[in-house]
Amino acid sequence: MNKILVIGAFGQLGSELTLELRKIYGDSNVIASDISENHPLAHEGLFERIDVLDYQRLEEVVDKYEITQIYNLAAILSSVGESKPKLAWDLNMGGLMNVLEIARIKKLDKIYWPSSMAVFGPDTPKANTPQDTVTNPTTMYGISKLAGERLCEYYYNKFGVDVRSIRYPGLIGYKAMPGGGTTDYAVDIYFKAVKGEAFDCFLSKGEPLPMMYMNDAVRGTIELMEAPAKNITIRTSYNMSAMSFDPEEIEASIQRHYPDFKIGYAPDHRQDIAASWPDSIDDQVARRDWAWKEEFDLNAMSDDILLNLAKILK
Ligand code: AKB
Repeated sequence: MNKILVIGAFGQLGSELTLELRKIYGDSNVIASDISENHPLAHEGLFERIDVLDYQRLEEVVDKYEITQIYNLAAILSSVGESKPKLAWDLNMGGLMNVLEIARIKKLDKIYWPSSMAVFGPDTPKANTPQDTVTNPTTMYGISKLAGERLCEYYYNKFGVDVRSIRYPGLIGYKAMPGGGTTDYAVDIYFKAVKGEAFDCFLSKGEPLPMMYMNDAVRGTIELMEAPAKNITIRTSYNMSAMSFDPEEIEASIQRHYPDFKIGYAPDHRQDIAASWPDSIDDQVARRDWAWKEEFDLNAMSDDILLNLAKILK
Protein backbone atom coordinates (compact mmCIF):
# COMPACT_ATOMS: atom_id res chain seq x y z
CA MET A 1 0.00 0.00 0.00
CA ASN A 2 1.39 3.42 -0.99
CA LYS A 3 1.55 6.06 1.75
CA ILE A 4 2.49 9.31 0.10
CA LEU A 5 3.85 12.49 1.67
CA VAL A 6 3.68 15.66 -0.45
CA ILE A 7 6.09 18.35 0.78
CA GLY A 8 5.30 21.84 -0.51
CA ALA A 9 1.67 20.83 -1.05
CA PHE A 10 0.34 24.40 -1.10
CA GLY A 11 2.37 25.51 -4.12
CA GLN A 12 1.20 25.90 -7.72
CA LEU A 13 2.00 22.27 -8.62
CA GLY A 14 1.60 20.77 -5.14
CA SER A 15 -1.99 21.86 -4.61
CA GLU A 16 -3.20 20.24 -7.85
CA LEU A 17 -0.97 17.17 -7.57
CA THR A 18 -2.10 16.46 -3.99
CA LEU A 19 -5.77 16.42 -5.03
CA GLU A 20 -5.05 14.11 -7.97
CA LEU A 21 -2.97 11.75 -5.81
CA ARG A 22 -5.85 11.60 -3.32
CA LYS A 23 -8.28 10.68 -6.13
CA ILE A 24 -6.00 7.83 -7.21
CA TYR A 25 -4.64 6.49 -3.90
CA GLY A 26 -7.36 7.56 -1.45
CA ASP A 27 -7.60 10.44 1.03
CA SER A 28 -6.14 8.41 3.89
CA ASN A 29 -3.00 7.57 1.90
CA VAL A 30 -1.87 11.05 0.85
CA ILE A 31 -0.54 13.43 3.50
CA ALA A 32 -0.22 17.07 2.50
CA SER A 33 2.52 19.10 4.17
CA ASP A 34 3.82 22.62 3.95
CA ILE A 35 5.65 25.15 6.07
CA SER A 36 2.47 27.04 7.08
CA GLU A 37 -1.15 26.11 7.75
CA ASN A 38 -2.51 28.94 5.69
CA HIS A 39 -4.29 27.05 2.91
CA PRO A 40 -7.59 25.15 2.48
CA LEU A 41 -5.62 21.90 2.03
CA ALA A 42 -4.50 22.19 5.66
CA HIS A 43 -8.11 21.61 6.69
CA GLU A 44 -9.24 19.13 4.00
CA GLY A 45 -7.71 15.73 4.66
CA LEU A 46 -4.49 14.70 6.32
CA PHE A 47 -2.05 17.54 6.88
CA GLU A 48 1.25 17.94 8.75
CA ARG A 49 3.24 21.11 9.12
CA ILE A 50 6.81 20.40 7.95
CA ASP A 51 9.82 22.57 7.27
CA VAL A 52 11.75 20.31 4.90
CA LEU A 53 15.01 21.63 6.37
CA ASP A 54 14.04 20.11 9.74
CA TYR A 55 15.17 16.47 9.41
CA GLN A 56 13.83 15.40 12.80
CA ARG A 57 10.34 16.65 12.02
CA LEU A 58 10.46 14.95 8.62
CA GLU A 59 11.44 11.69 10.28
CA GLU A 60 8.64 12.03 12.83
CA VAL A 61 6.02 12.34 10.07
CA VAL A 62 7.53 9.56 7.92
CA ASP A 63 7.42 7.23 10.96
CA LYS A 64 3.94 8.31 12.08
CA TYR A 65 2.29 7.44 8.74
CA GLU A 66 4.74 4.74 7.60
CA ILE A 67 5.39 6.78 4.48
CA THR A 68 6.56 4.86 1.38
CA GLN A 69 6.82 7.71 -1.15
CA ILE A 70 7.72 11.40 -0.91
CA TYR A 71 7.06 14.13 -3.47
CA ASN A 72 9.39 16.96 -2.43
CA LEU A 73 8.08 20.09 -4.18
CA ALA A 74 9.35 22.76 -1.77
CA ALA A 75 11.53 25.20 -3.75
CA ILE A 76 12.49 28.80 -4.39
CA LEU A 77 11.98 29.55 -8.11
CA SER A 78 14.13 31.46 -10.59
CA SER A 79 13.18 35.10 -10.09
CA VAL A 80 13.09 35.06 -6.28
CA GLY A 81 16.28 32.98 -6.29
CA GLU A 82 18.14 35.90 -7.85
CA SER A 83 17.22 38.21 -4.97
CA LYS A 84 17.59 35.53 -2.25
CA PRO A 85 20.46 33.34 -3.47
CA LYS A 86 21.38 31.84 -0.10
CA LEU A 87 17.79 30.94 0.73
CA ALA A 88 17.39 29.40 -2.74
CA TRP A 89 20.49 27.25 -2.31
CA ASP A 90 19.69 26.26 1.28
CA LEU A 91 16.08 25.28 0.60
CA ASN A 92 16.53 23.71 -2.82
CA MET A 93 19.59 21.65 -1.87
CA GLY A 94 19.04 21.16 1.88
CA GLY A 95 15.45 19.99 1.37
CA LEU A 96 16.44 17.51 -1.32
CA MET A 97 19.36 16.23 0.76
CA ASN A 98 17.07 15.57 3.76
CA VAL A 99 14.56 13.71 1.60
CA LEU A 100 17.23 11.58 -0.11
CA GLU A 101 18.78 10.76 3.26
CA ILE A 102 15.49 9.70 4.80
CA ALA A 103 14.77 7.60 1.70
CA ARG A 104 18.17 5.91 2.06
CA ILE A 105 17.94 5.30 5.79
CA LYS A 106 14.27 4.21 5.90
CA LYS A 107 14.42 2.41 2.54
CA LEU A 108 11.45 4.29 1.10
CA ASP A 109 10.01 2.95 -2.18
CA LYS A 110 10.17 6.09 -4.32
CA ILE A 111 11.00 9.79 -4.29
CA TYR A 112 9.83 12.48 -6.69
CA TRP A 113 11.77 15.72 -7.05
CA PRO A 114 11.15 18.38 -9.71
CA SER A 115 13.98 19.82 -11.74
CA SER A 116 13.53 22.52 -14.37
CA MET A 117 14.57 23.69 -17.82
CA ALA A 118 16.52 26.27 -15.74
CA VAL A 119 19.40 23.74 -15.63
CA PHE A 120 20.17 24.96 -19.16
CA GLY A 121 22.06 28.17 -19.84
CA PRO A 122 23.12 30.54 -22.61
CA ASP A 123 25.61 27.99 -24.09
CA THR A 124 22.92 25.32 -24.48
CA PRO A 125 21.49 24.71 -27.99
CA LYS A 126 18.25 26.74 -27.91
CA ALA A 127 16.07 24.87 -30.39
CA ASN A 128 14.96 21.36 -29.45
CA THR A 129 17.37 21.28 -26.51
CA PRO A 130 18.49 17.64 -26.18
CA GLN A 131 18.32 15.50 -23.04
CA ASP A 132 22.11 15.42 -22.72
CA THR A 133 23.82 18.62 -23.70
CA VAL A 134 25.79 21.58 -22.35
CA THR A 135 24.04 22.96 -19.27
CA ASN A 136 26.01 25.84 -17.62
CA PRO A 137 23.04 27.56 -15.91
CA THR A 138 23.46 31.22 -14.93
CA THR A 139 20.76 31.54 -12.23
CA MET A 140 20.99 30.36 -8.61
CA TYR A 141 17.79 28.37 -9.17
CA GLY A 142 19.29 26.64 -12.23
CA ILE A 143 22.55 25.94 -10.41
CA SER A 144 20.69 24.38 -7.47
CA LYS A 145 18.55 22.27 -9.82
CA LEU A 146 21.59 21.03 -11.73
CA ALA A 147 23.39 20.11 -8.51
CA GLY A 148 20.17 18.44 -7.31
CA GLU A 149 20.01 16.32 -10.46
CA ARG A 150 23.54 15.05 -9.83
CA LEU A 151 22.62 14.30 -6.22
CA CYS A 152 19.58 12.28 -7.32
CA GLU A 153 21.69 10.23 -9.73
CA TYR A 154 24.32 9.73 -7.00
CA TYR A 155 21.76 8.43 -4.49
CA TYR A 156 20.34 6.08 -7.12
CA ASN A 157 23.73 4.71 -8.23
CA LYS A 158 25.30 4.52 -4.78
CA PHE A 159 22.36 3.55 -2.55
CA GLY A 160 19.62 2.37 -4.92
CA VAL A 161 17.21 5.17 -3.92
CA ASP A 162 14.47 5.11 -6.60
CA VAL A 163 14.30 8.85 -7.20
CA ARG A 164 12.57 10.16 -10.33
CA SER A 165 12.55 13.66 -11.73
CA ILE A 166 11.31 15.89 -14.55
CA ARG A 167 12.82 19.11 -15.90
CA TYR A 168 9.60 21.09 -16.07
CA PRO A 169 9.06 23.85 -18.58
CA GLY A 170 6.85 26.75 -17.43
CA LEU A 171 3.73 25.30 -15.77
CA ILE A 172 0.47 27.08 -16.46
CA GLY A 173 -2.72 26.64 -14.49
CA TYR A 174 -5.54 28.78 -13.15
CA LYS A 175 -6.34 27.03 -9.85
CA ALA A 176 -3.26 28.16 -7.91
CA MET A 177 -0.92 31.05 -8.52
CA PRO A 178 2.78 30.44 -9.16
CA GLY A 179 5.30 32.23 -6.97
CA GLY A 180 8.51 33.87 -8.06
CA GLY A 181 9.18 32.28 -11.45
CA THR A 182 10.10 33.64 -14.87
CA THR A 183 7.32 31.84 -16.72
CA ASP A 184 4.60 33.25 -14.41
CA TYR A 185 3.57 35.91 -16.93
CA ALA A 186 1.76 33.19 -18.87
CA VAL A 187 -0.54 32.60 -15.87
CA ASP A 188 -1.17 36.24 -14.98
CA ILE A 189 -2.04 37.12 -18.58
CA TYR A 190 -5.20 34.94 -18.52
CA PHE A 191 -6.48 36.58 -15.32
CA LYS A 192 -5.93 40.05 -16.81
CA ALA A 193 -7.65 39.11 -20.08
CA VAL A 194 -10.76 37.76 -18.33
CA LYS A 195 -10.95 40.76 -15.97
CA GLY A 196 -10.59 43.10 -18.97
CA GLU A 197 -7.45 44.67 -17.48
CA ALA A 198 -4.30 45.90 -19.21
CA PHE A 199 -1.35 43.50 -19.15
CA ASP A 200 2.31 44.54 -19.17
CA CYS A 201 4.60 41.64 -19.99
CA PHE A 202 7.92 41.43 -18.14
CA LEU A 203 9.44 39.52 -21.09
CA SER A 204 10.28 41.08 -24.45
CA LYS A 205 8.29 40.59 -27.64
CA GLY A 206 9.44 37.45 -29.46
CA GLU A 207 10.92 35.63 -26.42
CA PRO A 208 9.82 31.99 -26.78
CA LEU A 209 9.76 29.60 -23.82
CA PRO A 210 8.74 25.95 -23.42
CA MET A 211 5.48 25.63 -21.46
CA MET A 212 2.96 23.03 -20.27
CA TYR A 213 -0.63 23.02 -19.03
CA MET A 214 -0.94 21.93 -15.39
CA ASN A 215 -3.32 19.05 -16.24
CA ASP A 216 -0.61 17.52 -18.43
CA ALA A 217 2.11 18.19 -15.83
CA VAL A 218 0.16 16.47 -13.04
CA ARG A 219 -0.77 13.47 -15.20
CA GLY A 220 2.78 13.15 -16.60
CA THR A 221 4.34 13.31 -13.14
CA ILE A 222 2.15 10.51 -11.81
CA GLU A 223 2.76 8.46 -14.97
CA LEU A 224 6.52 8.76 -14.43
CA MET A 225 6.13 7.67 -10.80
CA GLU A 226 3.99 4.68 -11.83
CA ALA A 227 6.29 3.52 -14.63
CA PRO A 228 8.21 0.26 -14.00
CA ALA A 229 11.67 1.01 -12.58
CA LYS A 230 13.30 -0.96 -15.42
CA ASN A 231 11.99 1.63 -17.94
CA ILE A 232 13.63 4.58 -16.18
CA THR A 233 16.91 5.20 -17.99
CA ILE A 234 17.43 8.77 -16.74
CA ARG A 235 18.27 9.17 -13.06
CA THR A 236 19.18 12.84 -13.24
CA SER A 237 15.98 14.35 -14.67
CA TYR A 238 13.87 13.93 -17.82
CA ASN A 239 13.37 16.67 -20.40
CA MET A 240 9.59 17.10 -20.77
CA SER A 241 7.73 19.49 -23.01
CA ALA A 242 4.32 20.19 -24.50
CA MET A 243 4.43 23.51 -26.40
CA SER A 244 6.53 26.64 -26.90
CA PHE A 245 5.29 30.16 -27.44
CA ASP A 246 6.30 33.80 -27.15
CA PRO A 247 4.16 36.58 -25.64
CA GLU A 248 2.63 37.52 -29.01
CA GLU A 249 1.51 33.95 -29.63
CA ILE A 250 -0.28 33.66 -26.29
CA GLU A 251 -1.81 37.11 -26.92
CA ALA A 252 -3.15 35.86 -30.29
CA SER A 253 -4.49 32.71 -28.66
CA ILE A 254 -6.37 34.79 -26.06
CA GLN A 255 -7.65 37.21 -28.71
CA ARG A 256 -9.67 34.34 -30.25
CA HIS A 257 -11.93 34.78 -27.17
CA TYR A 258 -11.17 38.40 -26.17
CA PRO A 259 -10.50 40.29 -29.45
CA ASP A 260 -9.79 43.60 -27.67
CA PHE A 261 -7.08 42.14 -25.40
CA LYS A 262 -3.63 43.62 -25.97
CA ILE A 263 -0.21 43.16 -24.35
CA GLY A 264 2.10 46.00 -23.41
CA TYR A 265 5.79 45.36 -22.77
CA ALA A 266 7.91 46.33 -19.74
CA PRO A 267 10.79 43.82 -19.75
CA ASP A 268 12.72 43.48 -16.48
CA HIS A 269 15.44 41.17 -15.06
CA ARG A 270 13.27 38.16 -15.85
CA GLN A 271 13.83 38.77 -19.57
CA ASP A 272 17.55 38.04 -19.04
CA ILE A 273 16.67 34.79 -17.29
CA ALA A 274 14.27 33.79 -20.09
CA ALA A 275 16.90 34.63 -22.73
CA SER A 276 19.29 32.15 -21.08
CA TRP A 277 16.77 29.26 -21.31
CA PRO A 278 15.77 27.02 -24.25
CA ASP A 279 13.25 28.08 -26.89
CA SER A 280 12.00 24.52 -27.24
CA ILE A 281 12.84 21.15 -25.73
CA ASP A 282 13.43 17.67 -27.16
CA ASP A 283 11.73 15.18 -24.83
CA GLN A 284 11.89 12.03 -26.95
CA VAL A 285 13.57 10.06 -24.11
CA ALA A 286 10.55 10.65 -21.83
CA ARG A 287 8.23 9.71 -24.71
CA ARG A 288 10.17 6.47 -25.24
CA ASP A 289 10.75 5.45 -21.60
CA TRP A 290 7.34 6.10 -20.01
CA ALA A 291 5.14 7.02 -22.97
CA TRP A 292 4.89 10.71 -22.13
CA LYS A 293 2.49 12.59 -24.40
CA GLU A 294 0.83 15.94 -23.84
CA GLU A 295 -2.91 16.48 -24.39
CA PHE A 296 -2.94 20.28 -24.54
CA ASP A 297 -1.40 22.63 -27.10
CA LEU A 298 -1.54 26.42 -26.73
CA ASN A 299 -5.07 26.93 -28.06
CA ALA A 300 -6.53 23.94 -26.21
CA MET A 301 -4.97 25.25 -23.00
CA SER A 302 -6.26 28.80 -23.59
CA ASP A 303 -9.78 27.51 -24.32
CA ASP A 304 -9.86 25.51 -21.09
CA ILE A 305 -8.39 28.23 -18.87
CA LEU A 306 -10.49 31.08 -20.28
CA LEU A 307 -13.72 29.08 -20.05
CA ASN A 308 -13.06 28.16 -16.41
CA LEU A 309 -11.76 31.57 -15.35
CA ALA A 310 -14.78 33.30 -16.90
CA LYS A 311 -16.98 31.18 -14.57
CA ILE A 312 -14.78 31.71 -11.50
CA LEU A 313 -14.27 35.45 -11.91
CA LYS A 314 -17.78 36.47 -13.00
C1 AKB B 1 10.44 29.42 -13.15
O1 AKB B 1 10.04 30.21 -14.03
O2 AKB B 1 11.33 29.68 -12.34
C2 AKB B 1 9.85 28.03 -13.12
C3 AKB B 1 10.65 27.05 -13.91
C4 AKB B 1 10.76 27.15 -15.37
O3 AKB B 1 11.22 26.16 -13.34
N1 AKB B 1 8.51 28.07 -13.63
